Amino acid sequence: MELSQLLIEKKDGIALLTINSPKTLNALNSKMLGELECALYELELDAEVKVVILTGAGKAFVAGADIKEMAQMSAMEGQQFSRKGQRLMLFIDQMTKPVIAAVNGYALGGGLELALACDFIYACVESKFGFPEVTLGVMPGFGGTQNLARRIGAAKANELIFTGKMIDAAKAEGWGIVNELFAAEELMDKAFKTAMQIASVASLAIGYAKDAIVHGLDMTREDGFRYEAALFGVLFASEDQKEGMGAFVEKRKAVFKGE
Ligand code: DAK
Repeated sequence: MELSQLLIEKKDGIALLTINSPKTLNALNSKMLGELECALYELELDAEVKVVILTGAGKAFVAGADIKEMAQMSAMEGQQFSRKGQRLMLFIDQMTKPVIAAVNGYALGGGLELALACDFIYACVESKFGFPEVTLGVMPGFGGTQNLARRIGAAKANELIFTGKMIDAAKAEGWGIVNELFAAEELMDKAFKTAMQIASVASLAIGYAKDAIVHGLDMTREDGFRYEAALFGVLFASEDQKEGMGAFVEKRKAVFKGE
């Protein structure tokens, strides 16, 4: 698939995926949703890539789903659009590789849903967050009600979703939407630094830990513990476990192969 609305750069095990439609503030149209799914699928299969950073070109991360495209949709097209978006958000959960959202500006509606689908969010101090869907006669439909309430609790999620208002980056950090804020010129450096740290350790263990966290959230605590123990046990069949623990005992730096 030709990627006309995305840029992909790979360096040192990190893939930078930039949504590149700045004239429309990177609003998510159907083609872009398809391109994102396709690009992430390829990055998941790419053994050289350990971590993905997702960002937007220009002054927005993503200013929402494309309202102009949605305004013309039939019910069937709306359903297909919804399925495409939800598949994308769920695929990020299923990826073994961490996906960091580097929010460089507006993250609204479907854009905030995309950021929330990522494993964590770094943002610049000028960024803005919100769910304006109710001002358009709809509600979040790409997993936003579920992911936001899980991340920050129902009360704060209710306030953001029911009012449709935007909040600034400081409030988003205080509410726990964003892990950390940075000056705009520092955001990508900081995201890369964290990505490099993640890329330097055992990728297999990270993939299993992500699996336990994502799927454990939908389980009872006891089932989650059981699932965690099963995955923990499987890691003892890996070369990386032997290498990691062996290197500690031998007082040398571990070299992980992801096997
Ligand atoms: N869709 C389409 N175009 C958009 C857009 C969007 N979401 N956001 C911005 N643009 C376009 C503008 O129309 C404008 O295009 P031109 O007029 O130049 O052709 C260009 O980007 C620049 O925007 P502005 O001129 O408005 O820029 P400002 O700096 O003045 O304002 C803004 C920035 C972010 C405050 C403003 O653009 C704005 O309010 N944008 C809309 C934000 C919004 O309401 N986002 C939520 C969209 S609704 C579903 C699943 C998911 C969803 C729905 C259904 N199903 C399950 C079916 C999700 C819904 C949403 O995300």
